[in-house]
Amino acid sequence: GGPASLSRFRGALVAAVLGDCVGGEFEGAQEVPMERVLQHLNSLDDETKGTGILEYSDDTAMARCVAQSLLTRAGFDDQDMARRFAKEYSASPGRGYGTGVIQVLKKLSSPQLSDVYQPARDQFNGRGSFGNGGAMRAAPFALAFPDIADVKRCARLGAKLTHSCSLGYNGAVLQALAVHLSLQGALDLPQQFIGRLITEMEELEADEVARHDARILKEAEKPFCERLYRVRDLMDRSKISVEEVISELGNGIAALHSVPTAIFCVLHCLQPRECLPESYGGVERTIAYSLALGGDTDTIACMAGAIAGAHYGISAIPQTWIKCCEGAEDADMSAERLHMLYHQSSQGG
Ligand code: F2R
Ligand code: MG
Ligand code: MG
Repeated sequence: GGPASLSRFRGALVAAVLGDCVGGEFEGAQEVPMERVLQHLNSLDDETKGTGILEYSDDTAMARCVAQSLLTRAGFDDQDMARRFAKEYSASPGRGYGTGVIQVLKKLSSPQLSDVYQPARDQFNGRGSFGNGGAMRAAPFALAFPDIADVKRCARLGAKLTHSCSLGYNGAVLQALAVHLSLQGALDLPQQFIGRLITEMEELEADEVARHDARILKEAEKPFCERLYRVRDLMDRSKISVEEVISELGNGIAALHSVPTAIFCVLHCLQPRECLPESYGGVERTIAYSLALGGDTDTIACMAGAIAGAHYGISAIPQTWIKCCEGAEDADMSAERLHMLYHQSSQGG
């Protein structure tokens, strides 16, 4: 489809859910041989193997809250979104949430709470979380707003409800920007795509708070930019080992160690790769490759899935995978509604 087509919207939200559901199998594993990944993915195609339904985790649970809030309120409403996060957690606490964020979600359910951003500010002795929980749920922001300034502002505020450290919320903004650009067809020119992300992050990371957080955490002066420069170097290489990707970009639970990695997975899998079946299309390649990196597989595959799905569209996603993953059909319906909201906004309606 063309820029911002319905197919791209559906691809983004559905592939994010698939990445989360299929990635759950390997979350936290140090080494994941590609053979195991392919076995797992093949079992989705084979009804006789009876994989059953793969459940979604916190990544999708929170992204559903974001999408539902944006749709119901026809825009960003921090009180409504915070209430939905708290309600979802209390209804289904066993979705594999991060150990820190649970405290925030409990506090957000208090009727006495006057500032919905305060619980997140109190995390980690006032330093805030740098986890990837803001980024893993950021895709719907890109699908709700046509204007890039709105995408950046709302992704940042939406992440700040749980992640007040700039290394947490800037990861969410980066993820939302990657989906936003991909929806416009920007991955047709990969060098320009990464260049654009670097330019945007250069501006965001010039902020005094971001520089302060980077200093305290002993990171590079502009940590996301530094990682994106590494992505740009690695994407030009025809061969690169999984070990090198992990050591250069990371595969962990911090936004800094996972959002640039997810972006790399998408860029690396724009072409067929020797290690992956020839029959695979771009979304399958991207998700399979993300899982083979090990570490925070559900979240890296979820974020890479959203960016790749926005590029290739819904037709690149196997129906057999959709049928195996809890929440994939719901995501498809939300994508249709977000597509309407996006186009109403772009017409000034
Ligand atoms: N948490 C998981 N998976 C592991 C365990 C699952 C569960 N216990 C089970 O066995 O079922 N996955 C999910 O968590 C990630 C998103 O986490 P989020 O929302 O960012 O949470 P949190 O708690 O804010 O941060 C995660 C951890 O990062 C470290 N951390 C963050 N900020 C820190 C800081 N300022 N100082 C020190 N450490 C900090 C902490 O270890 C946090 O617990 C996704 O992978 C999702 O799939
Ligand atoms: Mg998860
Ligand atoms: Mg995870």
